[in-house]
Amino acid sequence: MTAVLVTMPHSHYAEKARWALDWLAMPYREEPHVPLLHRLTTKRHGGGSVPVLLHGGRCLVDSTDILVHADAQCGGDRLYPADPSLRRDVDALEERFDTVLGVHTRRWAYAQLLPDRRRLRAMMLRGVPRLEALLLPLMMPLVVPAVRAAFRITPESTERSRQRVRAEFDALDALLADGRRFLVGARFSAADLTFAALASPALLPPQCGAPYPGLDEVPAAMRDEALHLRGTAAGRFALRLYAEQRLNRP
Ligand SMILES: N[C@@H](CCC(=O)N[C@@H](CS)C(=O)NCC(=O)O)C(=O)O
Repeated sequence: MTAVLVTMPHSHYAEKARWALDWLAMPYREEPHVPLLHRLTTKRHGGGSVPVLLHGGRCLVDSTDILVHADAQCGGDRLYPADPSLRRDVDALEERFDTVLGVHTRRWAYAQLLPDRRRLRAMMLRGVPRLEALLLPLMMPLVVPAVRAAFRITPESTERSRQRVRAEFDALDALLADGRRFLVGARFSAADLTFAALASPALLPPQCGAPYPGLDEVPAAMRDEALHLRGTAAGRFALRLYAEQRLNRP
């Protein structure tokens, strides 16, 4: 049975799951929703946030669980190494990127893009059901404050998040300083994928599977920060992963 990936098109955690399914060549259909209305679907399946994966009678309601499930379905030892010590390293990095990097890139990017409602709407609309697309313009006065409240976006928290993203990139620069091609072991893993996907709102990689604007379309502060991050070892690493490993992208 073909899997169904419930998303919001612009969510970077959804991009993490989408990239994994594409990379593993696991057959799936994406079911994108607009913010707020996504909960009508995710709640029905025992979740809340996106992504949610429905497959073979199972509902996976967290991106890491989705990657683990997809890896196992595709024979295992692909995104998660079978070797227990490598696996521990992958799990630890993935958890760190999920709980720190992803949270701060999201706040930073939303803070830059929320004022441009036209662009925001365009990002949120890709592939959603027609009725939701028609409703979104009417819902924007609810969606924008809901996003600000949910992610506690203020000028101060935005600046803190910019610095946290830089600190996470610095930490990765240190890890990459020995010249390694992948974060753990000799192969691409869930750790690499998670770093690049969750960094994507701050880097805006051209191959990203989320419908982000191009560098020349975003406010100057966002462009300048993206250019700074792209110039770091961690930024170059994420861009290389997108160029080399983002297979079958939408
Ligand atoms: N731990 C979750 C986090 C996912 C997450 O934060 N998703 C956000 C979008 S980037 C979301 O759906 N927020 C709205 C909500 O929680 O209803 C995962 O890895 O799947």
